[in-house]
Amino acid sequence: MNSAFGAPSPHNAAVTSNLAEEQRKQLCGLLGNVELTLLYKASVHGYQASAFHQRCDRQGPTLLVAYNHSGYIFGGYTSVDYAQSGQYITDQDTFLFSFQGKIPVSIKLNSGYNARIDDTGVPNFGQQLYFCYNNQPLVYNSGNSAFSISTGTMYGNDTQLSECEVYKVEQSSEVSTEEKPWRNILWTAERKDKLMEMIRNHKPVVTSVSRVRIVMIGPVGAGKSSFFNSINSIFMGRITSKAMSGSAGTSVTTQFRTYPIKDGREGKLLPFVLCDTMGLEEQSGAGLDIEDISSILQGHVPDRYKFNPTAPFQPHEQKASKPASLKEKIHCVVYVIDATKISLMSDKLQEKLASIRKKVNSLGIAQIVLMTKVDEACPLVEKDLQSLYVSSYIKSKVQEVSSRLGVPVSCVLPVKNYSQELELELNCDVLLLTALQQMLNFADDYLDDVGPVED
Ligand SMILES: Nc1nc2c(ncn2[C@@H]2O[C@H](COP(=O)(O)OP(=O)(O)OP(=O)(O)O)[C@@H](O)[C@H]2O)c(=O)[nH]1
Ligand SMILES: [Mg+2]
Repeated sequence: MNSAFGAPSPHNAAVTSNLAEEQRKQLCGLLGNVELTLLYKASVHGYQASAFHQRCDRQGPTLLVAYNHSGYIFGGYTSVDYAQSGQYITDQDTFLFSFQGKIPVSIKLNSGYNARIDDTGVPNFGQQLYFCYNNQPLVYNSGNSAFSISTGTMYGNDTQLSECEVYKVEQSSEVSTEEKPWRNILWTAERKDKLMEMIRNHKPVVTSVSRVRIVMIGPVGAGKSSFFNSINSIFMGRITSKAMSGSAGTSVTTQFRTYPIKDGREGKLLPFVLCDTMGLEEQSGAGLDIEDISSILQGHVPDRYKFNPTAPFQPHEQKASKPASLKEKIHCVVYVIDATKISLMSDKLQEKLASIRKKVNSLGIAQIVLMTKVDEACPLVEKDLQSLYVSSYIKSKVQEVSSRLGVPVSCVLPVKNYSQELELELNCDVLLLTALQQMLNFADDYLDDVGPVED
């Protein structure tokens, strides 16, 4: 018997997963660095609630994967044990998912409450979606609105299941590590001081440009505002949170902000400006718009401009006819991408990013990818940030983001922003400053290229 799959089947055959390797990888990508072990397979163990509970109770976090006759693969995750307690379960981490092409798209609960009822019945999510309904190969939507889903998108309105599987989800104890770091970095106080010194003394190659303008663009919640806060914190010598950051369904940042940064409380202005934007959303007409980005890049959008997702920025007529000078334009675009969400990125969002890249390319502006939340993505890194460049998992995420966005691996810079910390931390600082230094260098290449023409 296959020990990994536990219980004997009625047919005494090894119980094998229906998931293809690529699909398994994609689902693991939704959950971080985890392993999936098949606990229950309805076609073998039976569609009855009792068969499900016999194998899935008290197993910790689980992922349910259902398949229907129309070829849809969909299901849900819960981080709380099944225990037939009769309780309503609060679970902030629960989500439903459905493969859209090769990518599993996830849908979070509208609130963390009533993630499911933990009763003796069949598995349910939000008392809305019931799997193995009536102990039959069926999925049933009760019409409850815990999750905003479209059953058409999720399972093509085909309620007949061909299979239903439940996997135990465990943090992978084995984070494979590289023998040699795949990028060299010095994690010392001297290196931090050196980086700060280089940044302070940076002089853009074009003399008319006194400050390099860097704009951060990326999906909602990726860590754009936090990157500004983190850099500001390093130079202030304490944790600051000038830009509002946090999480919400839509972008927390709603205004275009240009932040000059001071070298200490009474210090001089540093030679760069970080521009913060509203988050990108996959739907058109929501989040930051590509036309707005175009106006930002060309230096037309003023500080504190409030974005309007339904109508793009209208430049002042006289101003629009006159192109902005080089010092007002953007010199470096930073795509901010959450390391834990890379595999999750929908085709639509990827397309949006591709069209933004096309625009930026056509203007010849320098581009960099900032891969945030490396701490959340890999347990090894969470324990010790210095293991970042030996973590095979982070390396694979850097490669994935590079291929999804079509930028060279060398342009992907992993960082951990300050999020809950109360004090600065050397390793964090070194990474953040390394990224900033690289942005200044890239911007210089761009300025060197266009400067003599426009200066
Ligand atoms: N653990 C961890 N959390 C982070 C990191 N970066 C950002 N966060 C958290 O992620 C959440 C979203 O961060 P924000 O900086 O508000 O993201 P944003 O890109 O500005 O989002 P919008 O303005 O909503 O588009 C906040 O709760 C941050 O504390 C990181 O590197 N590690
Ligand atoms: Mg923000």
